[in-house]
Amino acid sequence: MIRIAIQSKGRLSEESLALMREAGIVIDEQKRKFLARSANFPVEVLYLRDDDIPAVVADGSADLGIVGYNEVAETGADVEIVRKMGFGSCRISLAIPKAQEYNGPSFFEGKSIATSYPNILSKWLAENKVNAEIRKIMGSVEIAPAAGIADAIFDIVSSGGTLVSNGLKEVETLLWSEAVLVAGHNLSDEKKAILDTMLFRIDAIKESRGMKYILMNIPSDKIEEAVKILPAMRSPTVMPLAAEGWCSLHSVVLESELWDKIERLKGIGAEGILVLTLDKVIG
Ligand code: PRT
Ligand code: ZN
Repeated sequence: MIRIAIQSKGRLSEESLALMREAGIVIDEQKRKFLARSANFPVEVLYLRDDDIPAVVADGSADLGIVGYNEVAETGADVEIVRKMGFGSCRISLAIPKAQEYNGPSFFEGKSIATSYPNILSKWLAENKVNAEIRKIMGSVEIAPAAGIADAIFDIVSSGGTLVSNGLKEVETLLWSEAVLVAGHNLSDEKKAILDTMLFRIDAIKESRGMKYILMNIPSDKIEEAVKILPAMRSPTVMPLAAEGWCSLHSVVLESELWDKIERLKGIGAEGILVLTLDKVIG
């Protein structure tokens, strides 16, 4: 049995549970209790606030956790980062009222900065030899300058919309973050084996994200050109068709490159192009 700590409610909880579901680990989400055991896999889920996850993994109360890297960095918890999860991307940045001119880190000398991340911030201030007052507040950090609580803020930014609507501008990014899978250092062999099974499934899911399966009919004499357009990493499958001089070509492409590739393939005579969603890629 392995225990994984997941955010109970918030930005990472749905995607964390979706990942478990896609990995074939059934957890009864209707009854989101403090601790829930999977019906078909040796895992139990501990639902916590994100702030608490690094510490419970570090002290062994949970074996694994899915949490923002920002929380790991802030708490300094002694955990191993096993995988980047590819969701929950954000950055933590310093922001100041937009009318003010920014001239580098010395701007913050003698100023006050509101944040929920005092440790990351104090390290940066020390590295830049800046003396500033850190005001720790746990929520609505972005209103601090307008409310006269602080001169600047250090907070999570994703789209940047919150900063703009509060009359602030981002001036320094101190940390890039995404959700990470963390593990304690002293897992038993039994737990390591369960973790390996989970990682095999997680990797197959991660690999399939952002990829599409594409198939088309193509004149046989254009196969060589088509192979050049499609990625070399996964060599395409070519099968002859009943119609003389035509083949069926199958491949996997990055979603971000899909339309460009389709246009080029059409340009050399591809027809009947089908694009399918990939579920898992097992290497
Ligand atoms: O209750 P609990 O303590 O568990 O949750 P929480 O309220 O502390 O955290 P939550 O659910 O808001 O965020 C969980 C994790 O999601 C964070 O630790 C980050 O790793 C990650 N994440 C990704 C974000 C964002 N994007 C994000 N945009 N966390 C917070 N925000 C907030 C930010 O604080 C700011 O208020 O969104 C606002 C900025 O968004 P933009 O898009 O306007 O820039
Ligand atoms: Zn939190």
